[in-house]
Parts: sequence; C-alpha cells; structure tokens
Amino acid sequence: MSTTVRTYQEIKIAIEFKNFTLGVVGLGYVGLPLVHEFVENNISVIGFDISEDKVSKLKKGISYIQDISNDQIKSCNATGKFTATTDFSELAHVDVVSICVPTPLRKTKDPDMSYIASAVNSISEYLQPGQLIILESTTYPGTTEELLQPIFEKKGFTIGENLYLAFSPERVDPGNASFSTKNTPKVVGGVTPNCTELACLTYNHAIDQTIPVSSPRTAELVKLYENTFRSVNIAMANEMALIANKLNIDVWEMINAAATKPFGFMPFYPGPGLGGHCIPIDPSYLSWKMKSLNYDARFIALAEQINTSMPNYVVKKIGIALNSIKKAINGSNILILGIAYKPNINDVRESPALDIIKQLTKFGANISYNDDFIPTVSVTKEITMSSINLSHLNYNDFDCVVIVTNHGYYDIEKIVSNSHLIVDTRNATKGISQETIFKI
Ligand code: SAJ
Repeated sequence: MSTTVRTYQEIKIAIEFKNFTLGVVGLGYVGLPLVHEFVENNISVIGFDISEDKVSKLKKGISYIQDISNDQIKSCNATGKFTATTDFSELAHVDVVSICVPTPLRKTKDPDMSYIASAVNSISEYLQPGQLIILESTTYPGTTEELLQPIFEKKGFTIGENLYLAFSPERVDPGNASFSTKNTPKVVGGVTPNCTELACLTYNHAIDQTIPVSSPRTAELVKLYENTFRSVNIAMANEMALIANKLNIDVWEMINAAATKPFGFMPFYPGPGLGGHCIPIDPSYLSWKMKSLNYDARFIALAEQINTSMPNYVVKKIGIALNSIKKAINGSNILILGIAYKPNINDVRESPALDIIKQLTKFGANISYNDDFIPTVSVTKEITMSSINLSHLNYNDFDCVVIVTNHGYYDIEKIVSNSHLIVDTRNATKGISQETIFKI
C-alpha cells in the first residue's frame, strides 16, 4: 500500500502490474476461494475475519471450506503472499477491499444487514485515499450507493476521485465441479466508470471473464434476478407436481418429456421444498426493497408461498401412503433418507427435511434419519438427532421410508425391495413401478 495520494492513472497502472494488495473481508465459502485465486496469481492478499478460530485454522494450513483443500491453504501460506488476521486496522495497508460477508434474513424475513454494516464500519475507520472497495455480498439493489457510499463520503471522500466503489455479485456454487470462482464470469458495476474499470482490472488477474455493467444497482439486481429466476421456476415445477397429482399424471415423466424440447424450455423439478442459503433467501431481499418503493413483487411472493408449502404436501403424501396399509402417522416408525438441502453436500441450512421432521414429530411419528453428510442435526431447540448408519438399520423396521434428498450413495433397488412403503420426493425410484412407492 503506497502512502502518497496517487492519481487514478497511477492506481490503474499499479493494479494492471499486480502492484497492489487485496484485502478480503469475510473468509467463508465466497471469500476463501477468492483469496486462493488471487494468491495463485501472485497477488498479495490479507484475509480479514472476526472469527479467531477461522484465522488460526488458516494460519495452520487448515481449510474449513468444502471447495478449498488444506494443501491449497498451505500453498497460499507458503507463497508468503497471504496472511489472515482479525486485526481490521490492517485494512489501512490494502489497496483493494472485497467484502464477502453473509447477508441472511432476520426471523421477520427482513434483510439482516448487520454483517455488511459491521464490515463497512471497520473499512471506513481505516479508509485510505485511492482505495477501491468492492461489495460482493448478495443484497438489495441500492445497497452500495445508498448505504456504503454515504458512509465513505461522510469521511470526506469523493467516489470516483479519491475513493473507488463497486458491486460485484458472488456466484460461488459450493460443490460445483464444473464452475469455480475462476471460470464463472464476474459481473461488475461501479459507481463511476473508473470505479468499474479498476474493479474489472482487479478481477481480470484472477477470474477468466469480467462483465462490466453501468451501475452497482444493476449488478445487485443481476444476482437477485438469477436466484429469483430459480425460485420462481422451481415453484412452477412444484405447482406442476400438485397439478399432475390432481390429474393422476406422473409429473416427472411429464417434465422429462417437456425437456426434450430443444429450444425455449429449461427443466426444473419438483421437490420437498426449497433449501439452501441462497435461493430461499435472496428473492426476499428484492421483495423487501420493492415494498419500500410501494411495489408488490408478486412472483416472488407466490413462489415463496408454493415452495414453503411443499413440506406440508410431503407430509400429506406420507399420510396417504400409511393410510394405504391402514396405519396413521401417529405412532408410525418413519425413516427419512437425506436431510441436506440438496444431494451430495453437507449443508442443511433451510433444508425442507427439517420442516418435514418437525411436522411428523408433531403428528406423533417416531422419526429416524440417515444422512452420511450430516451426522447430527438440531431440528429444534428441543430436538437434536443423529444420523443412523445404513449398515445398522433394516428398512423393513420402518413403516415408511421417505426419500427427501437423494444422495448418490443410496442403493435405491435395495431400499425399494426392503421397504414396506416409500415416499419419493425426488424421483429417486425412477423406472421402478411398485404400488408401495408414492411419488410427489
Ligand atoms: N431444487 C428443486 N428443484 C430444482 C432445482 C433445485 O427443488 O429443479 C431445490 C434444491 O433441492 C434445493 C434448492 O432448490 O433445496 C436450491 O437448489 P439450487 O440447485 O438452486 O442450489 P443452491 O441453493 O446451492 O443454489 C446455488 C446458487 N448459486 C449462487 O447463488 C452463486 C444458484 O444461483 C445456482 O444456480 C445453483 O447453486 C446451482 O445452479 O447449482
């Protein structure tokens, strides 16, 4: 970090020639891969996090992120180009700051901006002339210009003259073997054209393609549109399941046939509900912002209503299945297979499996689960459960087996041939028609 006030051209040249230090605030599933990509490209990085535990793990070469290995952390450390710290005063010594902190929802479904606020307050305390600040956290359109910019201007800075500010949405998909931070195009929207240019020059060192747009709010909306697109289309697929059920049609067969259309169609599939820390959350940031502008984002609300109703629908289907053998949910032994929010990952956040377990428990069922990715789970403050190892269970000990998340390790044939009843929420039993199988 230079101490003299540099001109825009000097800053631009420094970034172009990798003569800069990047600060990454928030060393989670977004920040840590970003650190790795820049250090891999021989750029000095200081990683900032409030968690002492995360920082000490990184110093020891230990990764806590699925997509970054211990060896990758060790090699970052070995370059001497990476340090992790909880000391935010070090922000005074970086040229570019990337903010990668969580943006969850409060219980009231309003955006929880506390992580961004805390990061921005720390950054504003150590602001230096010529720094470039880039917000990556998913947030409502307007955050960069309405929340961050005024804070920095109050410190006496003029954006685009002696401080640079942009938004660039994170597009990290944990566990995605094809798309990484490096090869996923990076949308960048600066407050001024030179903010955009500096941010693109920065990312061009570590990411294959940057996509400049005209403003931070455009970039903020790009991210929300991407994930609202998924939420709405998944809701449409879920409603198709309800419609197909009424029409006595196999919704999976119908969607797979529709998916043969080589143009103008993109298949989404019904499921037990919408899990994860992105898709159920991000659209609410947009609808919240639009409410403040007296606009009702109806598609978002309708999608949320349908997606959140799916766990109820699954429980109803379980009731119908048990009823077919003259049993009630109350008192039945039910095995849930897969509680992570999607197959082959270890994330249970917002998982619909938790809602299904809660409802079945309320109706008096005895619940067990298997999920080798999730050894234990707190379903509620009162209910904590542990996964049963498949080798320790007999499927026919249960009145009903429910496939909620079809992890790759399940032997579907074995499950079908050894279960009294199966409720399949993922078409895991595709191609097997048996009257003991109830699909959503
Ligand atoms: N789901 C369905 N039906 C579908 C697809 C998904 O019910 O057809 C369910 C999943 O089971 C899960 C939830 O929706 O519970 C979300 O699934 P997802 O495939 O959207 O996966 P996520 O939540 O990991 O979304 C992330 C997002 N990545 C970022 O925000 C950077 C999303 O934008 C990606 O498109 C998605 O990964 C992806 O494509 O894998």
